Amino acid sequence: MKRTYSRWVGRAVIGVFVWGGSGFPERLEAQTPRSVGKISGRVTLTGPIPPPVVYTPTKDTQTCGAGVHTSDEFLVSSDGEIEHVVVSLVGIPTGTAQNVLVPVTLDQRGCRFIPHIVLIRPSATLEILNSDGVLHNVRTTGSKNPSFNKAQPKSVRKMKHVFHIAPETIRVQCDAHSWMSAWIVVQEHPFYAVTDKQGRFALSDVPPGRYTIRYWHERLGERMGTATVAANQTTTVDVAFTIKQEEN
Ligand SMILES: [Cu+2]
Repeated sequence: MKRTYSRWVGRAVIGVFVWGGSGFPERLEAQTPRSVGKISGRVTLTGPIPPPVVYTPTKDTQTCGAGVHTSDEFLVSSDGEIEHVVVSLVGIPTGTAQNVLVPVTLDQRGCRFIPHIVLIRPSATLEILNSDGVLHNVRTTGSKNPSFNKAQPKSVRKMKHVFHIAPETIRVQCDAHSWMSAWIVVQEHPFYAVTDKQGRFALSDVPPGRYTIRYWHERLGERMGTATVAANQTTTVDVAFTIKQEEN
């Protein structure tokens, strides 16, 4: 497997806003749907846009595909829009938001993890699928939630796992196909999202208040922002990451 990384990658210059308070209402459960608002926005990259991260499968090519593939690890459009940024409200009191435990799926298809970033709540069931006719194995690297390493031959179409501790961002890899990677973001409330190909995100049903927002990308790192939400209104926030080209 050949893998090419931009020399720029990982040279993130992250600005951090200083902010002074959580702003979360004490009784979110008292909010009615009428009194909530929405936060939407777009996450972009300023400065030069790096070339994509690519990989070339060297085994199971009938399933994984031959030739050069673009990794999901660092996708930036020609307009600088960043996909796969996790956008989260920070500091919301545990147990105060609605906590519907919907099963979440992580598929292995074409020797890629789909989706690349899984959002899941503690105690919700993660269903791990193998849609390929080849052996995969799912290995997580966490610090709060116990790591696991499960082989998944083609005969095992579905495995299940539950994470109990939040918040945590957990890396997922497959040792059979070293280019396969994903992230599982465990969070105790529903106010988080992943940016799409246009760098866009939306957080719905947010009670009015002033919030800290965390933006996280696996290669660009973290930055913080704020937003003030009013009832029945959409607050727009646009955020930019910057990477600095490596000298020489
Ligand atoms: Cu695999």
